[in-house]
Amino acid sequence: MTWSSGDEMIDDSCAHCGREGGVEHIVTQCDFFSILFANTFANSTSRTMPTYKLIYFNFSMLGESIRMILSYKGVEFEDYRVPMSAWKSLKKTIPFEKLPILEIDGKRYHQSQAILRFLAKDINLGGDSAHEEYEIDFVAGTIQDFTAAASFLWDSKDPDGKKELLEKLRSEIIPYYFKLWNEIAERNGGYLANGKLSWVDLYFYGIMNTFEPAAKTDCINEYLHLKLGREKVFSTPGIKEWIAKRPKTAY
Ligand SMILES: N[C@@H](CCC(=O)N[C@@H](CS)C(=O)NCC(=O)O)C(=O)O
Repeated sequence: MTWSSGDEMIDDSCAHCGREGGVEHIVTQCDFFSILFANTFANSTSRTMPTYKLIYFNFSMLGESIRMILSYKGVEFEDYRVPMSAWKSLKKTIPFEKLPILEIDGKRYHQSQAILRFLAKDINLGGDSAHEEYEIDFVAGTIQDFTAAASFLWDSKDPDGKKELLEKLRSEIIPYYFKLWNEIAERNGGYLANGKLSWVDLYFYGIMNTFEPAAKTDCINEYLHLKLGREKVFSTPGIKEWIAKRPKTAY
């Protein structure tokens, strides 16, 4: 409708849908604006609340540290555990053919250490300086070396060869690595770097959750500062709640 104010002719019909009613119409009735506001609201909601899906197997190893860090972050996540029967065909569809994968709003993130480093950024679990980041990465590298030395536990199909390797693991490799890690933990108040919790603590205790039962040892209990460190990490808010509710698995 067009109406006059003094000499001026004023048109209050809506430029978007043609209906009349001026500002009041735009706020309460105009389809164009209600769709625009709905989309804006939906986008801002999804921006602040991303959806997380962890794709891994039904054991701890490299997936557990990601479950722990997401729990520490306080975010909901889908803990998708691929059945072994489905893995063979799924594997072929994945670049580099390995898990874990973390999906954030559908985008896929690969490689456990890279994922942890990425998730640690905004929650102070990644080190406050290049030096602190180095301390974390250095310990992560030693854990990776140890894991490679122990990989026959889950890879080897040869029971006799496995027996020999297990003896070497127990008499040489475990004492060597655990003594050094224990000294690091002693210098860092139980943690593995920088005297405070970081993603490498979660990486270590996640892997140990699988390693100890696989090697039939509870060696962490024999190293006081690692034992203390595990107690500290597992009683951290978020992680403690996750451990209490996580599915019970053998490894
Ligand atoms: N460097 C990779 C290693 C990943 C990896 O070895 N994943 C194993 C499970 S712990 C896997 O996917 N194994 C199945 C296969 O290789 O078929 C990472 O840290 O994410």
